[in-house]
Amino acid sequence: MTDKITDGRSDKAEIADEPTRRTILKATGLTALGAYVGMNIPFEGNLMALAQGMSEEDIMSGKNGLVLLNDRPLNAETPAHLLDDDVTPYKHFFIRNNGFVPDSALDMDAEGWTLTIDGEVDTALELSIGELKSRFEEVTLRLVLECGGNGRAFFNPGASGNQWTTGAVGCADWTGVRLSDVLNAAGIKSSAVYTAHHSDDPHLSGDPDKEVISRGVPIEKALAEGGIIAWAMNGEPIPAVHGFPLRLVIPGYPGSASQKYVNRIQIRDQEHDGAKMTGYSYRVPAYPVAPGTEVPEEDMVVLTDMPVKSLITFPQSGAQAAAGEAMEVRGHAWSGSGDVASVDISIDFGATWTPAALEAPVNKFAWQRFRADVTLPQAGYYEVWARATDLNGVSQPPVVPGWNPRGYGNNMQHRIAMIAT
Ligand SMILES: Nc1nc2c(c(=O)[nH]1)N[C@H]1C(S)=C(S)[C@@H](COP(=O)(O)O)O[C@H]1N2
Ligand SMILES: [Mo]
Repeated sequence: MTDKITDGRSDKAEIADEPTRRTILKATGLTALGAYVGMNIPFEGNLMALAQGMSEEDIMSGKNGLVLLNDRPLNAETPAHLLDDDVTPYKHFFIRNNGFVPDSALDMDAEGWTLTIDGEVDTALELSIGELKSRFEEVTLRLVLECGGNGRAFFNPGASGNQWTTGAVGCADWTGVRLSDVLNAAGIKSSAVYTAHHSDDPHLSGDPDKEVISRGVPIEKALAEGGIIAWAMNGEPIPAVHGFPLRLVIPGYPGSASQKYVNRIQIRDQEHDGAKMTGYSYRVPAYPVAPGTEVPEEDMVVLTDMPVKSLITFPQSGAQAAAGEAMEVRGHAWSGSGDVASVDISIDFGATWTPAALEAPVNKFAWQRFRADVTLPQAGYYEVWARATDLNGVSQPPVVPGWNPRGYGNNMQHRIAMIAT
């Protein structure tokens, strides 16, 4: 098997897992960096930090092999073959920022940080990170985080927003306290309907009164298994771009529910209407629409559970294999509603399917490893397709499902190209 990548898509630049730091460092500011945007450059380093004037050293302790979609705000996705680890390392974890990274995160300064719980609660709480650690049971959960717009690039007609292909997803180990434990300690009133998550990341406009993003989830989801208020990612303090010093991870829902830099969780008696909760943000039509339909705003509803999905992480698309010899194909499967029941593999464009071996998740909402022995019968071009099915018998479709104006929730079957020689 070779390392050569072709990605199966002719419009894609080759992606190398090599640092291109010199190229990036030669760029002197946002204008110069902007010249790279859209070029699918691989990058190492925190470009936003560079833009904000951080030192070269700080930037070096960075990302590797991600594809930059935008530098203002910073958005970068991960090629599928770099998501092969059971636990996605920092260097390969996608970044989705709606605003700037706060200076307190860039400085890794958690001094005086507090988390407020207020609204429809019996007792409002203001907790330091020390109090969170001492008052509540510490847990570590392996949780998938996937942007609601992952797969947007495949919608036709296209949808505005970051053109994520398959790489706005990762699965890390998050350490913190259960969201439900903290909410229950405040005492949830019967009037509680929805959470509202707040942080102070600076808005791109520079307006200090504007919130970048403030989303929430139904109170039942907030109190359900899986939600965590985390201070560590993969055993280390959460890195600046991922929400230092505290973030929510509410698995199963679009990644936007997982507020970074979180400093306040308000409990509301109605659906939250904060930044990016209303209009067309993270919303889909309440009924099926034809591609390209202009859907009235009042017919849009909040995107909740993410659909069942899988990703082939080995081999890399475009790899070669020996005809007639078995080789391993593997990847991960996950679902917003919980466990995945099965994964099947096809090498004939979905005409026939063969079951893969599927591991149980480490905990609910962790992704599940699948493996299959695949033999490409004779020399030539093949595609390997993967299809996950959840516990309700719902599978991934072979085509982009449910067109919607902003391109959310695409769980089309993932496919890679392979050459048998
Ligand atoms: N404070 C804050 N939290 C945020 C965001 C943000 O821009 N600011 N982006 C959200 C979105 S849309 C996603 S998909 C995830 C991405 O998390 P990551 O950058 O750690 O991968 O964070 C969410 N939480
Ligand atoms: Mo997102």
